[in-house]
Amino acid sequence: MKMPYRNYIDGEWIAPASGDHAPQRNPACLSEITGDYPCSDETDVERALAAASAACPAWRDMPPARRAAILRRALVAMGERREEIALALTNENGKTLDESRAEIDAAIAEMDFQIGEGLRLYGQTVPIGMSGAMGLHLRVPLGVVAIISPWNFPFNVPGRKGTPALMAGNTVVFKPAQLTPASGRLFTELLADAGLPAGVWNCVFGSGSRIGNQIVRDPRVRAISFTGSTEVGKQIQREAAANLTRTQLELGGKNPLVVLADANLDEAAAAAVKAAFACAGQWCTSTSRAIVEASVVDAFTEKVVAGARAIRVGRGTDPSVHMGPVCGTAQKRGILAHIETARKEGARLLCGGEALTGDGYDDGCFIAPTIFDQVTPTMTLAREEVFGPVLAIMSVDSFEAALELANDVRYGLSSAIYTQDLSRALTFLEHTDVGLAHVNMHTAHKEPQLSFGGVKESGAGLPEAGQSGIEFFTEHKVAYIKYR
Ligand code: TAP
Repeated sequence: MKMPYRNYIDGEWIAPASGDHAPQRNPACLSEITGDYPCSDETDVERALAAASAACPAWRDMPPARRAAILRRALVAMGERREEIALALTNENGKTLDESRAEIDAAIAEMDFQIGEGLRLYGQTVPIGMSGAMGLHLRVPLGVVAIISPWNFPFNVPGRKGTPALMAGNTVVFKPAQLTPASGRLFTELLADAGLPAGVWNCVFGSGSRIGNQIVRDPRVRAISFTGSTEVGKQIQREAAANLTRTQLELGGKNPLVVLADANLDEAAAAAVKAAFACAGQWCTSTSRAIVEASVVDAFTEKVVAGARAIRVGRGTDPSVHMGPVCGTAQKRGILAHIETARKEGARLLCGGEALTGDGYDDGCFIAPTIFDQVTPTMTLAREEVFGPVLAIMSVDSFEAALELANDVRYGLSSAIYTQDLSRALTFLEHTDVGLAHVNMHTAHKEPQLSFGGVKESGAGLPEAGQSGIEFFTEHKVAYIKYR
């Protein structure tokens, strides 16, 4: 029997105080246990917070170039261990090996950019109203920060959040999602092996409602960077308010792809298929609504349904497979319930709509790529996040109606428009209520140089990545100096 995995606290891999562990199951084959992970409790969190607090003074004093050298060693090792990490990620999350490799490559690119940002933590000198004096604007670390990550990008998210946190001189308590602990463990191992001093990065496995909540409530935690559901994000915001702890919340979405009559329909349909079904629809920026001008809706729908039918679903380690399982039984149940509701509310099912059964499927969480049309604005499918391989096609009479419908949800993460009309494209960019908008690109396209986050109920606080990534993890201090 394999030894259970341990928490990483104060530079040591240690067993949880309770001695309890929970199995992680492969969503492609639930009888396969990938490892047993700690069920941590209050004692473990307290140890992690104490270690992070104790490590703060030395880490904030370390010159950024030395911090960068440690993180760059981790990046090199990440590249060298890419295949091993990809396999672990596929086995715990379900995504295909190519999708796992892409996640690791994205993590490397984002971390590389954020290491550079950490070397450019510029302040300002400001003339003031006295002679022989000046004002200074300094940027300083916050202290101990918390990172709470989801299961859909379990390797990239700690990299995207953790690199700016560390480069800015903060120490970290990190809680990975229970569904995907291996990615968090491997990420932590890379940092430890790269020579990060003890206590600077602490990884505690366990339940969000138990230890996540304790981390959020602790007054030593000066910032919380969270990615996950809108409901938990709201709860964290409420808890954090008690200590005036700053939050960065990256939450759910109901992302629209608008297709106008003049669009290149082949490209628009390919974008819909890619962004609706990649990672089994479990990107936060997945396309979940295609809002299409009526004159081209039939042609567009035909192409998208053909694309969805061509998707081969199976175990992510099989190179011929395009789409893996969804991440766990609770997700599977939730997605099937959404499909049932859509049917009951009168949407028309065009393909999929069921769990896959039979050889290779029975023990896993496989759902067929699913498309509904005749979806109306009040249906649940038009309004609520499914977070699975389900696309709703909605028909509209005009560009103005498409824009209004695109904005008519509580979410505001990502959107896209396909059109050749510059005026409409720019009008869309101006009025779409999202954090990330695209023209003639799918809803999930992103790059490390630009920030990443949502508006409305899709996010709050400064966005991640880009230049705001490190801004979130620093405090501004001003100083006045009289030197003559
Ligand atoms: P959640 O259930 O919200 O879980 C996210 C993380 O929060 C997990 O580590 C979870 O722990 C923890 N957690 C749960 N309750 C908590 C509490 N009361 N206090 C502190 N932590 C708590 O979301 P999920 O199902 O993992 O992720 C899917 C959601 O993430 C989707 O809505 C998706 O749209 C969103 N998402 C958004 C983005 C961006 S950038 N906007 C990116 C990726 C995903 P356990 O689950 O381990 O108990």
